[in-house]
Amino acid sequence: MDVRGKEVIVCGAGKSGVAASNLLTAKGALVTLYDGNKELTKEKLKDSLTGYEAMNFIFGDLDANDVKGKEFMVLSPGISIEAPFVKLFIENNIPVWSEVELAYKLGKGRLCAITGTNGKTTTTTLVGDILKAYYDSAFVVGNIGIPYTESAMFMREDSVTVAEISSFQLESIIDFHPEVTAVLNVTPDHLNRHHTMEIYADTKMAITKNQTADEVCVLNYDDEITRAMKDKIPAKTVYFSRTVKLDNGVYLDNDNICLKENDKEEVIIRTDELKLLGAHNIENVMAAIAIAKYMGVPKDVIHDVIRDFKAVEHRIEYVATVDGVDYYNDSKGTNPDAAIKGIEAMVKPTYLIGGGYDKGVPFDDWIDAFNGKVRKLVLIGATKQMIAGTAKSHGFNEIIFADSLEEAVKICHDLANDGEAVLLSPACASWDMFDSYEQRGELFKEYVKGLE
Ligand code: UMA
Repeated sequence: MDVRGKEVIVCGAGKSGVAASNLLTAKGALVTLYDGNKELTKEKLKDSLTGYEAMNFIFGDLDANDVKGKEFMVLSPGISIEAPFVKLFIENNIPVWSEVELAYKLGKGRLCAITGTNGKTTTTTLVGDILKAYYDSAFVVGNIGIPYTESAMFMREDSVTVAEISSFQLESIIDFHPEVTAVLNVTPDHLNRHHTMEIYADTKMAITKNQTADEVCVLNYDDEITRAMKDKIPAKTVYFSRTVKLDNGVYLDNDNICLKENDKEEVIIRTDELKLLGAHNIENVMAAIAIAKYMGVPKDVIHDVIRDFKAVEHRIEYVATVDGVDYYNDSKGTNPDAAIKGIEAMVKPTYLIGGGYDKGVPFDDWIDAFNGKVRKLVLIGATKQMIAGTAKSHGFNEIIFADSLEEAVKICHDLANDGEAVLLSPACASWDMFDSYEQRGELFKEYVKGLE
């Protein structure tokens, strides 16, 4: 695709918008960068933009004149397709492309893509490590924190890419076409943006929409929603399951993770070889095995990389032991289902720090998962009253409010005794108090280190 000389507008000047602008400028497009934040200035963006001098900037409001003459618009994932200004483009028949759509069109090589509510980052990292071990040129991109457009510039015809793709990024894809896809699971998340579970699941399923019948989509057999996608998608389904010995696919058979295809069963790895903990990680490993296999990686390479793989940062990450109390950072527990995995992994009485940005999801299942393990629930952020209300309605009254994460850590430190644990696993996004879950996790680790 040739964008030379074309007038293009990029909406959102965060990581995605900056990377998309740089890619477009490098390819010769005339870029306007728009951001709704009135406080932003072009000087603030100067250091991150390579084509700064030649670019136009709009901050605050966008009007009909700004839209005129644009070939297409690139939308950052944090901006909803329902944002009022997006209508201006749709009404003027100007195509709206997700940032990953642009990257797909300008990138090169082969692509596999992973979506799902939870496990995306671990599975993507694992697949990335496997691809890097086998192929000369491999990229790991997307929601994981490296914009796809940032890497697209460096891709070659023989490159292979694994992309972590969020529902936000899938809202405005058109031709985006990975040869292998995966939908790991679908549990309540981002309902303030997608409104219903049905729309949320359909948005995730769109990852498969351009696949052909001889291409593969890896689906979780144990998740009712993803299991049912088999009959709705154009691709061939390969299931993985922790609970059922499948006729075809990847499954757990006692302590063996097996792959079965055309009646031939192979043991890929034993669970006692894994350094990753928790049942959810067995699912991530199974999905990674299926994806890597259909991306052409031999079994022994897959085995060796998985055997040596350790947990990713901010996901039930051990931080330190202070005064006999273990501290864990699960800042990536950004929705109830992810946070359930966090609390399930705890083996000691736990002081749990939760709460944050309100995504309109219910917290009942999370509270039920406390299972007698939570000594105190220390709540921060926009959802603290809501979570407290839910907890009380489920008979859990050991609640403390804190005004900041730092205060929450201090409260836990004052209360927790030798042999107990403190877990930051908020069940909420970070955006009410922090830039990202990474920043929240880094600060948590900093506060914990400060206790030592
Ligand atoms: N903005 C507007 N108008 C709006 C909303 C935002 O102009 O209505 C502007 C903001 O002022 C800001 C910019 O858009 O300047 C931010 O853009 P963005 O929110 O798309 O954020 P990026 O920095 O581009 O990061 C995005 C993803 N963020 C979101 O989807 C919210 C990152 O995922 C991703 O790593 C990055 O692209 C690279 O691909 C983060 C995330 O939280 C980790 N994702 C959600 C999740 O995992 O649950 C989906």
